[in-house]
Amino acid sequence: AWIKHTPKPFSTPEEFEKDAIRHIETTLARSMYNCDELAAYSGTALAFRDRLIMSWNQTQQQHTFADQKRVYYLSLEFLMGRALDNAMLNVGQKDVAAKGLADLGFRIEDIINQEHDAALGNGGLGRLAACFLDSLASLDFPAWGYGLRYRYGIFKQEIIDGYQVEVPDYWLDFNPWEFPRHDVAVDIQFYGHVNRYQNDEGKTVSQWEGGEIVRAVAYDVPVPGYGTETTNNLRLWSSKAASGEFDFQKFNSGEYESSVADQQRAETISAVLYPNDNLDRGKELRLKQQYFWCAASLHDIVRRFKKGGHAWKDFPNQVAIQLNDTHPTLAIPELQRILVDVEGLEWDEAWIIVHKTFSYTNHTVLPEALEKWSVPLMQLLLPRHLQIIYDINLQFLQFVERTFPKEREVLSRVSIIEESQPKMVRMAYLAVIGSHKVNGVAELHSDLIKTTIFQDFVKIYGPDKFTNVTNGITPRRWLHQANPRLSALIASKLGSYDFLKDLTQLNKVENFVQDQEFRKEWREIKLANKARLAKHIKDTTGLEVDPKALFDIQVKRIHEYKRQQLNIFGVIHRWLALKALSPEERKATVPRVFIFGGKAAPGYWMAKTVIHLINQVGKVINADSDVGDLLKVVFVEDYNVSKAEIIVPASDISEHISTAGTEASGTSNMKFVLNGGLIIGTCDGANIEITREIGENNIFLFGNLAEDVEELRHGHLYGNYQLDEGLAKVFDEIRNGRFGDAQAFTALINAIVDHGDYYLVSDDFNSYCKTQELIDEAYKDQEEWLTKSITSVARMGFFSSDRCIEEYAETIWNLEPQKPKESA
Ligand code: 26Q
Repeated sequence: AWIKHTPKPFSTPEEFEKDAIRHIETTLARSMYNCDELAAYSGTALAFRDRLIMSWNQTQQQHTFADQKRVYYLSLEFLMGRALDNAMLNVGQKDVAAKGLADLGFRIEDIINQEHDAALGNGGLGRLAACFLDSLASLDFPAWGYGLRYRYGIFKQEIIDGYQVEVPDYWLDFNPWEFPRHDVAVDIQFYGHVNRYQNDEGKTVSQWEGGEIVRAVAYDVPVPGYGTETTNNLRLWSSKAASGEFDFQKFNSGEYESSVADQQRAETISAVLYPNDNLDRGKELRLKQQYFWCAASLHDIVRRFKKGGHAWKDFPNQVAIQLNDTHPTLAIPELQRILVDVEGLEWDEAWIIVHKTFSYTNHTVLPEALEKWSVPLMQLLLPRHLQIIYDINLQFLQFVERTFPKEREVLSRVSIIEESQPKMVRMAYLAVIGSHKVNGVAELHSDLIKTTIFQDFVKIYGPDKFTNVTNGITPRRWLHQANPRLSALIASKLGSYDFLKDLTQLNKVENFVQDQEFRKEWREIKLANKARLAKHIKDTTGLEVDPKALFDIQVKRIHEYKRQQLNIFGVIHRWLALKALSPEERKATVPRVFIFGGKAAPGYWMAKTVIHLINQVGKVINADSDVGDLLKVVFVEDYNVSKAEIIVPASDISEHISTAGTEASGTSNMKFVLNGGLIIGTCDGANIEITREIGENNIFLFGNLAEDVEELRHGHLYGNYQLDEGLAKVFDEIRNGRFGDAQAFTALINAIVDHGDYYLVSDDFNSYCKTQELIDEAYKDQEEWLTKSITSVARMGFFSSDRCIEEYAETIWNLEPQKPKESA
């Protein structure tokens, strides 16, 4: 499927082959006589890369020439996954490459599989950033991403004896998708002190001096849009020693070792992604990463702005900066510092510019995930920024005092500085104060932040500063790439692939819900996707699962609030129930395969215990001849983006079962439904909006509501606590040692029975199990199930990240697209 107006990169498979072979023989200096799959991948990637470079250069030239506003998306995580498949599809030439590769004796799937995932993220937040880049380019918005070029992405997970083992993810060996820009380097300062003096005009100015310098080097990654010439840029910073005379002296004076040590210390900054998801456990190095990246990015943005020759007051008309969570909040005091200390603007005029430039997206209300940095650490590392933060705070608190003179207690509540021991800088408050808009990522979440963590700020600024932009996903990767057959079936009915650029067109699929041929193909595609996952499971674990069984999937980071423990307790409950049935009765039950996947933060003991329990339960149940094929439990090792592309299209049911009010949005819920899977979920995050769109009959909701959570928690601690009966039986089995050493799991049980069951596992257990029984019944009516599947997909148009980006552009960034001009 080629898209109009864009010149075809390769007019024939032979043309592609010629280019790929040339790269293999010259760029890689390899002979075609020993061309293995890795070499074929490299040649293919390089051939496509050449074409991307052309549109990338052209796009950047046109955007610079147009001199319009750009958006900069600052994110410490970009969970991009693989690039080749995406590049081939976005330029519309995967079929040409497939033919060319076949001529050379390769299967394109095998070649695609050679690529290492770009895994520069933990989970939802990082993948959202990647979907946003895809939409920004596909919609022709002038946009850059700024991030860090980690040498090690999220660790690779191995499961050994049922335990998670972390292995480093070194991924840069051969990465054809990045371009080092050694000429784009910024020296970044740390530590030192602040000097205040009077300048020639008698004005008191501050100067940050001394300390150490680390160099930031830019690496650029092209981001092609789908069916457009627009190719945007993702700029990732890598740290290295600033080769000043200092080092040179050391080197010459025989201090070779210490000069090498300096170099390694500098390179440490961009060495590794912090593997915490929804947990604030950063040390000095994390703060260094944040400042290093913010300072390099802002320097770059300001330099580009100055080349345009505009007045400073035009800065917010040329530049919008989106903060992906609080991780880049230091960009706020950094821009203020540049404007006041370096460019000589007055504080107040600088602050107006800063405040109009930034906007902030919140992704969590979990208290343990809200970022705070100690004042002493900030004083040491960033002395000038700490002063600026204090000044911002002073001005803000004076404003609050003027507005609410009678409410003194509010001042300590909203202060950026928490008066604890040691004092802490509350990054979310700084982000709110320094931004013109703050958004949550789903309706419920956006309401919750207004009534909980930012309640006082709503009173201070009024409600208009706070808004909602419900998350979305790119249909290119999460439908077309992950599920090409379903995408093709839809296109055959709708007459084109236009729905990939306007997902609301999916609603026309509903016209075919009674089309028998269409239904048959839909069913076959789901079965084939399940067979593909079954093969992956067989290849990686040795376990055989029947593709005809109901596939029940929960894949996401392991976290207590996401409640994988609820799921596995439910599995044990089901197993006990099955064993209690007569062989006759068992025949009437629907076979089910429970599939889990996800990483635990290496220091998160409880999450690791959950992984261990899942594996132990799997070991016992999968070997139980009483239940045989009626129940299987699988843990898929090393869940990542490329595995998601296999897993998501293969689900009948997926689980999105967080305690109500804890999951800000969730985005995999959208991916699963878009691929024809149904979901079991709580009234949380985007589940609520998915229900509104697809209809209550097409989703299995259960459990307590967010509004009741607080009271229930209170009751656990101060009322008489009653453990759910079914859950009590499950705990008995675990305590009896059915799943190995019972002691290994006491913490998991105690969190519920002794420590207040903060995540309401027991409160929701009965409702969860009952709903799972409803699912068993529903699955028996395959025709009705199929109708639900098709209807749901047809109603998912809202959840495209294109819709989401258009909302940001219109309501937050005030940004217009730049349609690419016809190339000559
Ligand atoms: C903070 C400080 C120090 C070290 C690490 C961190 C850190 C890192 C990653 C804190 C949070 C994260 C990631 C959060 C995240 O992925 N949130 C998810 O964002 C998705 C996109 O909006 C939502 O769909 C999910 O609901 C939300 O959990």
